[in-house]
Amino acid sequence: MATYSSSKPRWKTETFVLDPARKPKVAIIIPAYNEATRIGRVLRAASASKYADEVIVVADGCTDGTAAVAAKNPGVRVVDLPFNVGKAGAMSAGVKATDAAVLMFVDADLDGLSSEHLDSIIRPLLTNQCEMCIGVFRGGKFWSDAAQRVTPFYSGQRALVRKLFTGVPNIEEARMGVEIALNEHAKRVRARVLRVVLVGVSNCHKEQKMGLTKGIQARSKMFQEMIEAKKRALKRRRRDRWRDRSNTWPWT
Ligand SMILES: Nc1nc2c(ncn2[C@@H]2O[C@H](COP(=O)(O)OP(=O)(O)O)[C@@H](O)[C@H]2O)c(=O)[nH]1
Ligand SMILES: [Mg+2]
Repeated sequence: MATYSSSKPRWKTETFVLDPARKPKVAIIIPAYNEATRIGRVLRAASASKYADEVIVVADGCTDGTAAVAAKNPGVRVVDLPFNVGKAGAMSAGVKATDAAVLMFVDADLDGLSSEHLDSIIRPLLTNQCEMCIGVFRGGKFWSDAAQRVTPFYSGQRALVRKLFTGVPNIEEARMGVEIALNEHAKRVRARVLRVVLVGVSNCHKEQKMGLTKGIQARSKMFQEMIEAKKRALKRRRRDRWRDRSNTWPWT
């Protein structure tokens, strides 16, 4: 069992080391909300990954037959949620459905994605270069590239050690702020984070999928959820700082 001293605060001592002697089980989890027309190409890339042992689609209260479309792909497991729980809740349901030690998340609506893109995100974890690897779009559609130049760490394409995901308290609440919650937790536990470039990959924006008005409404809701996730992380950081201080004060 780990021991903690006042000079070494608890959150600084956590490490995530994968056993290099054995390839850990890798699961690709695809949270999807009404992606029946787009998910096929992502599933083809995921199924061809040389590192993935499992491909899981979490259809999150979809009304367009996403679950049925995904289930037609051989080797793909579908978790069909009866009602919408949000992206983070769906990711969490995917994680509960597998015992994989390495989790990869990928959006269901990507364009230009190949299995090599996915493998390039997973590989650094298998070689113990990092505990989380994030894929960043480049050379695809203008708006996808532009968004990721401004906020490269908010990408939904990422692989991470299981413990990093399960270590985030109440992650389901983060909804579309899930990437922020994961980034903040990685910072908190000093996990090593790497970025890889996904050349020629783009995403499909809400405005394209839902139309301008509904798309803008969904985007505002997403920003709200991201802000909430950030606030929760800052609160946790403040609590850590207090705990840290009270450990080092001479009278404790
Ligand atoms: N499971 C689940 N997935 C969602 C939900 N909302 C969005 N997603 C998925 O998350 C990914 C990114 O969402 P999207 O709306 O395309 O965001 P954008 O690309 O930033 O505009 C896509 O694969 C969506 O299908 C949700 O409520 N539940
Ligand atoms: Mg999208």
